[in-house]
Amino acid sequence: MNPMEINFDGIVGPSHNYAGLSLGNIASASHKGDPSYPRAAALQGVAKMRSNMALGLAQGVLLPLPRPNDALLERLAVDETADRALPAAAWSASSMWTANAATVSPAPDTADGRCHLTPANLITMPHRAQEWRDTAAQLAVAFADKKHFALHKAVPSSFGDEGAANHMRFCDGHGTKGIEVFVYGRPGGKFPARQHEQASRAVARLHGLDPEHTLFVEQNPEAIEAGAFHNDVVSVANERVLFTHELAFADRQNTHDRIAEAFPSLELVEVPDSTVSLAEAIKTYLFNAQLLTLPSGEMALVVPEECRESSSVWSWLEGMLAGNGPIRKVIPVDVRQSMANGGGPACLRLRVVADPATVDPRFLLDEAKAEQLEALIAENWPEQIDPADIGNAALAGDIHAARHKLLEKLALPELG
Ligand code: SUG
Repeated sequence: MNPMEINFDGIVGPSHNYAGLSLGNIASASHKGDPSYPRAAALQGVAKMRSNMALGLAQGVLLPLPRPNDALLERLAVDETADRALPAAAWSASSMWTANAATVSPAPDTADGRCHLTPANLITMPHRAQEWRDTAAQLAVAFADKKHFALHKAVPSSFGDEGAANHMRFCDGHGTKGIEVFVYGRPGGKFPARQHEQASRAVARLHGLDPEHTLFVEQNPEAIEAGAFHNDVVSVANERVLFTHELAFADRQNTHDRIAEAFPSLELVEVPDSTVSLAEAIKTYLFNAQLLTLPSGEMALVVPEECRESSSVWSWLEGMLAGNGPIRKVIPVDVRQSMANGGGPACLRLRVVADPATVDPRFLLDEAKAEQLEALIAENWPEQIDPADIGNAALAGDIHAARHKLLEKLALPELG
């Protein structure tokens, strides 16, 4: 066995658009009605994957789900009198944010020694609630090896679950037993708390996690109110490092203490609110970064380009690099099309610790396949979608056809 972290990025679907569907997600609301550029969006995503592969890291892909969702349109009897948010939901390419596809507990953490995955039910937002069955079907193909993977059904729908975006793992190395931390929101605020505590607890039980190595932590309601609709907008963990904003957790000191007690080698990299305000952190998505261990053992932070444009964020990052903390490299990437819907570099990937030999190879990426993807996207993904195009039958046909070409290219007809 050769376990390693594999990042499975969602390929941005050909229906990518800005419909302002996510209450509490400031970028989604502020770009509502803008024209979108699906081709550019998907190419930005592949460029990020290539840049990470060039660092010597393992990379996988997950495919866009079938959109527009014709069955949903039919079941809601959507016609010209229906609220515009309904056809927009059926057209959403939101499955690109695979950090919300599932929660993943690597094999060393679980009672049966398999890597456990639970697809997220995403019930809070109607456009996302349609994802999990198709996501589960896809995960069942990618991780079909039952000796190494256990795939659960989503948590029943009364308890909202948004997957890995609200889950952190601390460990000495990806292949060793870790501490899993689930971050939930308390309902009742201005914006929905999308992760329910009982969903997190159910996932931990389903995965057979050791209660001594599992923590449940409340997200700061102030962070949710400021637009951090998932914990991964204000915190990210990798191996022994927690990179976090001062206002990420409801009870800051207690949370840090509990993690440090369960995982004594914790290294905390905390950004004070007085240096980077919560608003600036959310605008730039500083914490929605990929915190990666490079083959050299050093850690790199893959941040959105937007971080470079913020003087407070960029000077904090420069100061961090000048010091001697655990994060030794900062790599800005352009994922602006996804960012405008509230999805940064970390939203676009699902982390799975596994031996790549146990994963269906059709979901693993190499340079040659990345080039093929780029050519296919350049040829088939719509260049631009305007709000008035949502619902257009000819465009819907082009979008379905584009996805089918992708299935053909990756030899995945079973996802048709
Ligand atoms: O669920 N945006 C997504 C962004 C998800 C980001 N994921 C993580 N933080 N892990 C969401 O709010 C916007 C769609 C629209 O408005 O058209 C949207 O769904």
